[in-house]
Amino acid sequence: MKRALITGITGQDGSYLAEFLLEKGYEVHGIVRRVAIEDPEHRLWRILPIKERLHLHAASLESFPSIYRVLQAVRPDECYHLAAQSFVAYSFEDEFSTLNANINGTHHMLAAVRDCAPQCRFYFAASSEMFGKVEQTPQTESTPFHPRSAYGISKVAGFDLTRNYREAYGLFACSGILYNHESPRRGYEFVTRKITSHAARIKLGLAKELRLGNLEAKRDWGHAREYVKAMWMMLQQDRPDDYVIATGEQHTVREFAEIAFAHLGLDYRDYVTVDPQFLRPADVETLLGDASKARRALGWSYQLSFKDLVEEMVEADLQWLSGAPRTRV
Ligand code: NDP
Ligand code: GDR
Repeated sequence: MKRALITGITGQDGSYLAEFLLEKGYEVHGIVRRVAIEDPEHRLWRILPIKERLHLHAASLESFPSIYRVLQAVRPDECYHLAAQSFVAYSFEDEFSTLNANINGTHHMLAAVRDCAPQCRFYFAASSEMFGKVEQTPQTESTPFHPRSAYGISKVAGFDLTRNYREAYGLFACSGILYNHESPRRGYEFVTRKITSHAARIKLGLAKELRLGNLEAKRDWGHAREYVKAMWMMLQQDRPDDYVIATGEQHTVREFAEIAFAHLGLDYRDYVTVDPQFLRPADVETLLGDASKARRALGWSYQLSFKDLVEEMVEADLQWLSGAPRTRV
């Protein structure tokens, strides 16, 4: 039985990936913060239904000895390093903790894998935010990076570290350059979930308005469930490499809001206002990925429509807020 270790297993992607790997017959281990184990109802909500099938280890990304101990005990065949301070807007408020957790955390993981499980295949969660102020459209694996936030900078550093462990020490280390991917499990502060949860609240009379920032920002939005499959596929290849994972389709925040509200029979213009507190000091205005390499080399492809993604998220929020029994999403 293959053994996988996931950092960030409590997050959106970690939860889908854990389910996917369990389905494939893996023994799945996860690194969580110690406080999560004390408060599973809240902090482990995304993995509660599968918790008994997982092996959870308390460790801190910031502490190399704690990471090392887990790697030594688990000695995984595959390691998916997903844990990160992942909210770009927050990285402007606290550059220091973002850089610390994201850069040192990745370095700790790579160094511990190299020492404790050198045969382990390693996945790093890189991001389209590395392209930032884009130098070409659509972006591919060879587009230059121009990050626009501490978050983006931390992901460039993680990408470089991962590549260097591959080149210098022969580690089977890959980076997935993933574009925004969403689901009903998305955190409430990210713009998609903020829109779908507020639209549902407005529909039910629980809220009156929705305050957003930059409505014209363009993103290439896909579904998280499809994107975690690509992570696994990267680690099944003969050689380690880096891949862009994207839908190849772009929409504005405004269009997302328009579809979400329209699905509930509402006009977003009656409820959405722009609040300067949600504008970023430097925003990424446009992202569009070209996933040809992943299609060719991994056989990964994306079939879902943008409208279906938005509507799935709205429906899930409407159900939860209406008090309907929670179905697994
Ligand atoms: P989430 O924010 O949903 O999950 C982040 C995970 O990281 C959580 O499990 C969180 O744990 C953990 N984490 C955060 N900070 C720390 C820390 N200091 N120590 C230990 N664990 C920590 O992110 P996603 O699932 O959406 O994303 C997964 C990864 O992919 C991230 O690295 C993100 O930057 C990257 N990414 C995401 C994209 C997306 O569109 N979703 C696109 C491209 C890259 P806890 O629950 O305890 O807070
Ligand atoms: P992003 O996602 O920064 O792309 O990072 P987010 O959903 O936060 O923002 C997307 C775009 O929407 C604009 N926006 C708002 N954003 C938020 N959060 N709240 C608002 O009110 C709002 N109004 C407009 C933003 O300015 C931005 O342009 C996500 C994260 O998952 C990262 O971890 C990941 O690496 C990238 O996607 C790819």
